[in-house]
Amino acid sequence: MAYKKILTIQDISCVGQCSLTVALPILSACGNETCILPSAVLSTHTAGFSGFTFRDLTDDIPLIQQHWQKEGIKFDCIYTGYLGSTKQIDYVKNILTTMGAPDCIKIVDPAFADGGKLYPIFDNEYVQAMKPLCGAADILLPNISEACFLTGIEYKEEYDREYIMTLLTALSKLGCKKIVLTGVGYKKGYTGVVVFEDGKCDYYEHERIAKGCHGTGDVYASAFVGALLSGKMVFDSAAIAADYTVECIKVTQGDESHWYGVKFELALPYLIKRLGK
Ligand code: PXL
Repeated sequence: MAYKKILTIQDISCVGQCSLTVALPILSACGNETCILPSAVLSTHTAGFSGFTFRDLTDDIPLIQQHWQKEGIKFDCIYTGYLGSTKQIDYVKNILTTMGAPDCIKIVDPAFADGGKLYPIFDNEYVQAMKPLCGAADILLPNISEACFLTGIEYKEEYDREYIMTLLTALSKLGCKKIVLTGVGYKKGYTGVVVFEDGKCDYYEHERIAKGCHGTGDVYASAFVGALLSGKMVFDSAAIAADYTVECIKVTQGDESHWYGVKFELALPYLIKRLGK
């Protein structure tokens, strides 16, 4: 059975069910060795909590990398998410391009915007700096907001297939080989993901649960990476991750006190079953 060594680079939000507290359990549950590189440590995520602490770990990154290099450590997959600073992006790009084992799969989730807006700590300088990292990815995992910021194309809440194709074509010019664009819905009550490869699109549509939930981007990306490293094809991984994310939202719905994330742990058995494990 495939047993892959994954490195995921994103923040630790101690409370809030996003980034590493989501990626580590999901990737491990999918049957992979999961190594982590925290980009920053926050007391909570930044979407809805106020007064959070933020410890930037930028200066530790090259030291950690140097130690791994001395030990001869390499990874079968490197998956990056929410990063802690603009300066850090260069370090992370260096890790992405030099720390992979042969056939390493490089996956980048830009993780800096949603609903047409940048997350609180980010600015245009960060977006510009993310472009080369996104370009170095084998698979880029943006939502529509991130795709718009990365390409300079106007953000729209309603759109058609032509708009999505324009976005994907512009994004691919950054250099990434494949793109999985999330949150693409063409009709009421439905949303989906578009898988873009060699100028062609494949669309997986599924039910849309009205309420937007925090952390679902990270749940989606982690499940996608977990499925892919379990040997599923890109399109099947994109579809399984979408269905798992819907399950996570369903098990969370109705609990108003759980506004900050989804109860992804409760749906892990569903994900494992879909992977045939
Ligand atoms: O889910 C993305 C994310 C990750 N990490 C932190 C965040 C967010 C979204 O707001 O604030 C710290």
